[in-house]
Amino acid sequence: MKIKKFHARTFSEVLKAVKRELGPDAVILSSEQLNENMVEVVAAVDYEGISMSEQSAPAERPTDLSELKSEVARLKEALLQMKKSGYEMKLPDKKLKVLRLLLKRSVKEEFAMRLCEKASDTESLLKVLTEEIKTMDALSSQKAVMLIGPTGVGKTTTLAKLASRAIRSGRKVAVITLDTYRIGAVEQLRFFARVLGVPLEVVSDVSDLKDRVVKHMGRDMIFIDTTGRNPRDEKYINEIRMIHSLGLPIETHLLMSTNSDDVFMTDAYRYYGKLNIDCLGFTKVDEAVHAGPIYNLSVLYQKPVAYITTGQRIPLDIEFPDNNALARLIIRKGVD
Ligand SMILES: Nc1nc2c(ncn2[C@@H]2O[C@H](COP(=O)(O)OP(=O)(O)OP(=O)(O)O)[C@@H](O)[C@H]2O)c(=O)[nH]1
Ligand SMILES: [Mg+2]
Repeated sequence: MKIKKFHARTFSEVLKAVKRELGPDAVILSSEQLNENMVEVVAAVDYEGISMSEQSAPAERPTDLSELKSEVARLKEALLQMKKSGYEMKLPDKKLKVLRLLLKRSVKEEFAMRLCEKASDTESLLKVLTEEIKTMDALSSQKAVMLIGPTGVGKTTTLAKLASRAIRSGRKVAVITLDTYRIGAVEQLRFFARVLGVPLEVVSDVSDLKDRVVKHMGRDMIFIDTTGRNPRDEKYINEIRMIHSLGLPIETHLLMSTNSDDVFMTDAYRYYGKLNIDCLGFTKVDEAVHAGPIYNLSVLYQKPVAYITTGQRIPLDIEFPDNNALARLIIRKGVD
């Protein structure tokens, strides 16, 4: 284990230095505000890669490795707890309330700690969050909107909501689906397209997409649905990249289900983060216990939130909150 002391002007600066030097797995052992301009943090990181003894018998090695792994996991957990309680002890009461509220709302610990530097109490937290969180004013500045995201998040349903609202506001719409992968996917969209009275193009090969988009350039908006896939699927990520390389006027919306596991969402960022995402949409807010993940992902992706969806009804269950409304949702949604 490597342990090191860091100094900087603010907690966020010092946390950045810790990450830069010790990597994302570093844990904070203690933190202290030394004076107005100086923060001290002691951080540690586990050994990277544990080398097995060359002498040990092959049969013993897996046993050794799994024991070591669980020992490291236990140590990590203990250090995390120390880090949290160390930080909490140093906070004044009002800030401690802010920290606890954010953690209760599923805001990631490091983000919550950073917010605590800016917000002196729960009242000022709303202002800080409102300033930080970005939303989109207009729905789309591009001709086409493409929805991407993990399996079952609500891409097709959201597409139907967006298309329906565009039609209601007097726009001429076309729908294209690239989802010929899942059984029943085309039928699902064919049904929506029939109800909405808009043309539907089914594209089974990405190389045909350009022609289909060009065909409908005369329309005001083109909505493109995609297959839901595991973000770890490299072929899928490359396919989306290929679409981006076609040079079409497409705005890409990444949809995430607000009730997904935070570990999954953060892991998915490693893959979706490589793509040209223009904005985020959060689905199933009605089913989620907390809205903290909306903040976590908007910080991770550094992209504005375009909309949230709040149920299965088309086109009713979609909202376009401004930053203040979103900040209120993040602070208030949950059980106390
Ligand atoms: N509660 C709730 N359910 C939703 C919401 N949006 C979509 N759903 C439901 O989620 C399920 C999956 O929705 P789809 O639109 O088919 O999801 P998808 O991302 O297109 O799925 P794949 O194409 O298979 O990846 C359906 O039962 C939808 O009615 C929402 O905001 N709230
Ligand atoms: Mg779908």
